[in-house]
Amino acid sequence: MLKRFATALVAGALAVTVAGCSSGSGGDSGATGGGGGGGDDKITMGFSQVGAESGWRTANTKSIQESAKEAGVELKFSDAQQKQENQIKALRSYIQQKVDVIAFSPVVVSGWDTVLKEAKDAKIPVILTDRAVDSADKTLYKTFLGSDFVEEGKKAGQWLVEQYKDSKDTVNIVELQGNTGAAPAIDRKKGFGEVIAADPKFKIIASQPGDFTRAKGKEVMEAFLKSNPKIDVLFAHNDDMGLGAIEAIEGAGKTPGKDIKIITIDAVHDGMQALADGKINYIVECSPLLGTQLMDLAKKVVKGEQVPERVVTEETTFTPEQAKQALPDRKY
Ligand code: GZL
Repeated sequence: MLKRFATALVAGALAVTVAGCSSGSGGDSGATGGGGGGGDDKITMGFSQVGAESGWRTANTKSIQESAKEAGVELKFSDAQQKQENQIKALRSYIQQKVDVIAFSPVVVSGWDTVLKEAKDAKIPVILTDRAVDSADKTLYKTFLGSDFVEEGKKAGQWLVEQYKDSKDTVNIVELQGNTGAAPAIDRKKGFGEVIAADPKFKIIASQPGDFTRAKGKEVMEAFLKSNPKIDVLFAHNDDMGLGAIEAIEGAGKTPGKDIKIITIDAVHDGMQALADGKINYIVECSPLLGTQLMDLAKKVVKGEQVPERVVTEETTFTPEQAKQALPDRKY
């Protein structure tokens, strides 16, 4: 701890000497960190996770916990059961504990400015991971590490447009959205809608939240099937809702992947298996493996080093054939 204190003193002096040196994208310059953390160079991270709603979330949590161990980061972890008030409570508790850095995946985009201001006043840097917030004040966090959800929605739309390029008939689409107000739900819907708007034959005849869960996906798909005699395509914002919908489609005596084409996003194991089995037709990947990059970014911001304000994760797409090839080696 003494070593860190001395380093901070020197760094602090340097910052004053060379004035204007900033600690990162838009962040407040000078010493960062709540002054807490372990007795040596080990940093302490407070992490607030959305919940355990999907296969993606489980894989993401595993990646964060394993990466913290590998990086020698002391991790304080909380699961918010998809409730924003639980995340805000967790962030406040990390501020009181004077952790060195806070990271979280905001369950929804709005309502974070007050607690993020409290973290900033406490000089604890914040990293957004997986999902974004709509705060106008970009100095409330150091960086946002995660996918481009608009791009993911566009990829889903582009596959559909290609599949039906020679058809003149109306294409009736139903959409299972993620939880209301979540960045991936807002942006995947936006990207998909922008692409299919190019051709009026594509019609979204029903669109409801399935909260990224299998159970809700099945429930909403059952309702779609009851009230819409002709459904050609399902666009589900994640694999888990698609898997729940498959149960509903089979329960209605129809064949998923044939009677109703299915496009999902994530590419977790069970989704990829359904793709390989022909029950899903196309999956856009959204990588949950953010842990290593998160720990690297955390160490940098605690040291007051510059970090990019946006780190976009690499991801691809899968057809059934590609899923068969990829499944044996997939980590999740
Ligand atoms: C995307 C992530 C989404 C996944 C869902 O980065 O926030 O939340 O697509 C998960 O499976 O529930």
